[in-house]
Amino acid sequence: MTVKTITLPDIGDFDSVDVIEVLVQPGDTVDVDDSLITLESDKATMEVPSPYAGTITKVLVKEGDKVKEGDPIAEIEVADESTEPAPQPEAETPAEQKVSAEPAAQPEPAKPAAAAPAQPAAAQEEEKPVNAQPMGAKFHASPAVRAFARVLGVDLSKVTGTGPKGRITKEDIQQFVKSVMEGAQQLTPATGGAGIPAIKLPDFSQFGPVEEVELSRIKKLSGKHLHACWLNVPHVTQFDEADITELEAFRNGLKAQAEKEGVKITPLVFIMKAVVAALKQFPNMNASLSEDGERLIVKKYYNLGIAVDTPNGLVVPVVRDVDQKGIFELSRELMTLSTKAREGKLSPADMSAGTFTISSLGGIGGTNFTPIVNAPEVGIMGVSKAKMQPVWNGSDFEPRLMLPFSVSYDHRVIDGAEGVRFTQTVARYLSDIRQLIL
Ligand code: CAO
Repeated sequence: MTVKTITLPDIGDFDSVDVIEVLVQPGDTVDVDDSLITLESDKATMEVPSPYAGTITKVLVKEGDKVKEGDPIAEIEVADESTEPAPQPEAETPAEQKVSAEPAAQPEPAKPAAAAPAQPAAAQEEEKPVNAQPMGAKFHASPAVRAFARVLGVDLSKVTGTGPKGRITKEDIQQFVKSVMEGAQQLTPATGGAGIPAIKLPDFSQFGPVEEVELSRIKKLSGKHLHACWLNVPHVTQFDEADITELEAFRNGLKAQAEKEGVKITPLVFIMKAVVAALKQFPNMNASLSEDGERLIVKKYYNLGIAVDTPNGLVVPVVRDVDQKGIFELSRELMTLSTKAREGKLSPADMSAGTFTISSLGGIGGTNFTPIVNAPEVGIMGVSKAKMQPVWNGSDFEPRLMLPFSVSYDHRVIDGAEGVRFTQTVARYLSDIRQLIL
């Protein structure tokens, strides 16, 4: 075992340069060409590699020291006595350089092919200008720090250097990685579905008595679906109203016949017929957007989902082929489906294949509301309570039965103009149901 002193090789036209990083400590085992220290001139940073393989016994410089050619850097216990610094190569190719000027953001330079002593770099700067990292480069870091950053996949341009002249140190990279990890951890528990910040609940019992009640199975299921629809569909809700004075007169005229038939006719069945007539004119409303959002699947059948309020929550049975059914048949089917719904007897088939949905709260009240699109459908109509209104006919106010309604739609599929044309068309059919048979 021989202890050798490693001295600083010729570093070119510099009287002295700063030691900005000491990369080894006593006890470290190094191979030939492993970097020992990093130097920084006012032009470039460069690493000084070990000319021997062995164990570092002493480090003779520290950060901030100024060194020049011939200064001792470290002492090393050379493992193989026969190991001697190889003669200096001709230094014709960049790969043969031993003291390398630091590349700005280059891939790691090729390692020297064989054990070789430190070799002046500055003298060769002109031959390999790409290896120089000028001051004022976007970021400033030693080769060892760059290598460290590469291993961790850290983009140095995102790291703030705290070293002299804004140099990025190993600690800066560690700090950067730490802060990214902490940020990621904070994000995870603080968000609910779809990356939305979760809502934290206080302990309500501190304010007064509380009771915790399990949601019904239907509410749990429909809640998830509604949330997905709300988040996935860019909604627009168009409000409108229809004059249903004549429709109501016609409906009242049907009451006796309906009683005989054993059905109850409400405005909803007329609304269903008017909607289907409008859907035929606006096929985009009777469609679904493809999963990649690039195509529209237009349906040539007209199945209306009807939202039904049940003691256990909202369900949406589907009345199929509404275009092919008359008012009495639709009324009967609606009664059957809503009874099944309230008794919890709907089958999955009863609730599938809808192409557009109607949510009617008109029997209860309200002036307007914004229904949530029942995706993958693109439109839903919300019906509120009709009421007598004074309507200006051009010369007088007339009492008219006005039905307020809204249509929410997926704005990726339906433009605003198309949306309001659709509601106007529905309103027109409801105002003059004779047009439905044209
Ligand atoms: N304006 C004024 N009156 C209306 C009306 C309207 N828009 N719609 C219905 N009515 C009247 C009906 O004519 C009936 O009156 P009469 O008994 O005097 O004829 C009364 O209100 C009750 O009607 P209804 O609600 O029983 O029947 P419907 O056909 O209108 O609706 C159904 C059937 C199943 C849709 C309904 O019972 C229901 O469940 N609605 C709630 C839907 C819902 O919860 N939507 C919200 C979804 S989002 O949470």
